[in-house]
Amino acid sequence: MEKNLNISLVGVPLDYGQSRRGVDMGPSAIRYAGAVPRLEAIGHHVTDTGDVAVPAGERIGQESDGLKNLDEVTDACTELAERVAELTKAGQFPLVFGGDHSMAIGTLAGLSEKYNNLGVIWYDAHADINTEKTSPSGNIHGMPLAVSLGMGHDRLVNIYKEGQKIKPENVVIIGARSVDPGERELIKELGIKVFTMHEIDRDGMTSVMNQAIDYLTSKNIDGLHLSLDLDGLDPLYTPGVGTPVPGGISYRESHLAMEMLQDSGLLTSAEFVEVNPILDDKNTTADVAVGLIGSLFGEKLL
Ligand code: 5AB
Ligand code: MN
Ligand code: MN
Ligand code: MN
Repeated sequence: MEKNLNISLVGVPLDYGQSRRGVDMGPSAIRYAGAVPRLEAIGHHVTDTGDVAVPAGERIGQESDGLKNLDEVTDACTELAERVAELTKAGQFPLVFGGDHSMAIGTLAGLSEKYNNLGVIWYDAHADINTEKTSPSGNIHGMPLAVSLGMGHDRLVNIYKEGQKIKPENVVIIGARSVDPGERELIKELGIKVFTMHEIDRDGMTSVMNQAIDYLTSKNIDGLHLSLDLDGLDPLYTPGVGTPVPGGISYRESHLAMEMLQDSGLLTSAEFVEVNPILDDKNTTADVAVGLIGSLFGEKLL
């Protein structure tokens, strides 16, 4: 990563990909926690490009083909993809704030405009690799990885441009501890690299991040995207998430992971998702997100 980046923020106040209200306020919460001054203090140039349009008001929760709120998620992801594609073309570093994780369908679609061999780190308690056939909930925030790999509903898979946006061998999942049966099968079938909590406990975060970075480097990736779901951390540290799972990654391990990504110099885009200030204790989860953003973008302790 260059020292002084031109970072463009995009907010995605999307909550249609899951069933709990309030995650639409995530982008505001992260801004309020001081993301922009934090990045500027490191020396980066930051432009806040504002939010993607998401319809407000009570949701109808319409279900089509086993998917909830398919229209709303498709529309928001389409606009997000267009905006991310523009930003990367203009040489900006896209930093996207969510919003529920279904938005990653849009982020990755937009990034596919520039990157043909993008590496993806999926930092999450979940694998988010359900399709409408395997999903236990019909919530699209459990499906973005599958969709980006070309699997799932046509309307989602063909957002921005047709078909698959990333390759299974370029994906690394870190922090998984709640994986559905259908997801497990797909992970095995596609041979996706996963560091579950077991590997993090056993080998330590230093080893896991070194392995992840070496693995992705060996794939000759032309860019690296971090998709960080705040529920990857233990809910002790990030209580403001819609689907908390105990036994997660610690605060310090997460900072270390961000610092090692910074040191790798590989990162070309990032998103921080699933911050729900309504479920939070004060604005703790957004505060943690901004701290992690500091480490990811080169803040030093001394
Ligand atoms: B998140 C679950 N696998 O599909 C499903 O927060 C949870 O973006 C998905 O990681 C959690 O509904 C999605 C049970
Ligand atoms: Mn998750
Ligand atoms: Mn997720
Ligand atoms: Mn969640």
